[in-house]
Amino acid sequence: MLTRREMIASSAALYAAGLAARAAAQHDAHPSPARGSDELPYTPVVTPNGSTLPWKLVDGVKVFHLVAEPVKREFAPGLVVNCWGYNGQTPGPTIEVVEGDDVRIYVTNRLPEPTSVHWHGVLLPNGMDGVAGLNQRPIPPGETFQYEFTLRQWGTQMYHPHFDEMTQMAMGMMGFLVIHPREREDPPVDRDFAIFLMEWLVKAGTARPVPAEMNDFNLSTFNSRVFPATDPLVVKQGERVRIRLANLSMSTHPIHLHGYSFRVTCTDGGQTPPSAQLPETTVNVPVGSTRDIQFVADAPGDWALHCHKTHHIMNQMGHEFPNLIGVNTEGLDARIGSLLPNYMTMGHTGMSGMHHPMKQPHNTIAMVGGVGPFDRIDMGGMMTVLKVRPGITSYQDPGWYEHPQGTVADSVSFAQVEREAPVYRPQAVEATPPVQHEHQHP
Ligand SMILES: [Cu+2]
Repeated sequence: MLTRREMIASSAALYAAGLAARAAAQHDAHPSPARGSDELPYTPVVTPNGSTLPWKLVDGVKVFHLVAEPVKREFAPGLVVNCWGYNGQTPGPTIEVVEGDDVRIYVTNRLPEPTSVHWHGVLLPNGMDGVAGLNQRPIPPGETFQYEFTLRQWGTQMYHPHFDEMTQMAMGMMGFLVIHPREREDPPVDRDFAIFLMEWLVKAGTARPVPAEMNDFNLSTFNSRVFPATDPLVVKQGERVRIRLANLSMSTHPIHLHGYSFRVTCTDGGQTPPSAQLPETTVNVPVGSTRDIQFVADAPGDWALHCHKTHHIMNQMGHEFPNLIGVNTEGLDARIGSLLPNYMTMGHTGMSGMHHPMKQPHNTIAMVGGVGPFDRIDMGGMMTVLKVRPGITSYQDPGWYEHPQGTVADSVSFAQVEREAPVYRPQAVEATPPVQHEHQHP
């Protein structure tokens, strides 16, 4: 394997590395399982449902070209959103560089208004920081600006506009800027994922995010996709995994991983000292920051990775309906139906039933309802599945986990339960009658 110094000595080798990065980018969803490659001093980042920006070495400088432009983004089959982004995507393609690199990044503006690019968390000269008005002129529509700097750090950074910030970020303009360390990490990671957290208001039957919304969003996304349309994270059992999380939405997202205890190893401010890497199962990702988590994938299975704000694992959820849990709604549909044709009462036994196939407006998707191996999965939005398998040779979606016999929770006879664990209930508390016998007035 080439050391970085040897690579610098050979621009031909570096150009080959660029081609390898491009090849990796083209196979982003299912890259080859090799730990990096002989040409790259790092394990390439996988951006699920996204891609990596190719580069070219010109006189020792890595040159990239971002194009800010309107993009049509499929959040899920049946839901295409008119966003803004970079190079046809939101989030924009992931930029991967190495500590010490000299980089030049051209930004062409194909938006209907000016823009700029701020390199969030990157230590650079003030005139490259990208705040329109403060550090530079805004980039007018049709023009290309040049950013140039040397990377003096490593970690997970972001890029996003600093002009008409509310509109441009709400429309999807953001991307990862991943800086790998000059020396290979010890221990190195085998699988390296990058997931951008975002939330949107796209009113049912429309296709345009509402930038003026501040609180009440109806779509929460991983890399601008909603479950079940999010690519799974496929990992070979025993591999060391990093997941880079970035957040430029309007609220914090506590991202929870099942099956593992992980460490937060890095933020956009730098590496977390090992003594400060508390074991966690949920990492809160504040707005305007990144968090890297690491763990060794020693437990096989299909493990949920999701935001723990329950409204963020729903799709196109409205929040303006009455609470009907426990209410006897018999006859309600018919009575309201005489006033509102096709009215359907929902949610009186909980809201799991609300995904029932009903007539939906154009360009909308069901609130929840991924198909799982046992039944429907009652989640949408910010959710994906970490699929850990022993001995795989491909990172193609391996399908559902085949559980060893006797390792899946299932029903047992109540007689057995009574023998082993009679029902416990403190005396002061009366048993609650089953909900269907409850009579309340709405
Ligand atoms: Cu969330």
